[in-house]
Amino acid sequence: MNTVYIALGSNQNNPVYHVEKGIRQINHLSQTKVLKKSSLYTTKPIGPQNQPDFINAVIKVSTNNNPVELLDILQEIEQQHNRKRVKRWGPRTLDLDILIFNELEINEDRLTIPHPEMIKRDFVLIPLLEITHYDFFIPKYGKIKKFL
Ligand code: ROI
Repeated sequence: MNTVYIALGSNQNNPVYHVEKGIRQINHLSQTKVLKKSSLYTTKPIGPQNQPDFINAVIKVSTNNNPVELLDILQEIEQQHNRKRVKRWGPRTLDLDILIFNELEINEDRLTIPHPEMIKRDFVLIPLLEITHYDFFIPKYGKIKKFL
């Protein structure tokens, strides 16, 4: 069993619906179960400001999938939400990012784990803190409290 943290974000067409539905879809996967779920946070867009506020959350899951399998599955779920990769950093119906996968450090074309942006983003750190604790150790980077 692998322990994984996943960030969810949406800012289009009823974002609360997309985030809640995404969490349910992940929980219904045969090899993956949701162990913890943060609150849903309304956040101001980072990057281009001329887009709606986001709904963000973080979940903790256990999975028997490996990182690339999980990435494929999460991208499939994003597609089911009609995600169109039109604009980098533009609005999205559902964004699913693998933040942490066990203690692994992965640097591949499709996958960088831990997620390199996570330590800079309050919309990730605050929900992650909610379901962990101040001494929670982010592989490669160190304790979460350093970044808050
Ligand atoms: N800003 C916020 N607040 N939440 C996000 O999930 C988010 N995702 C993004 C960019 C456009 C960088 N900004 C964001 O991809």
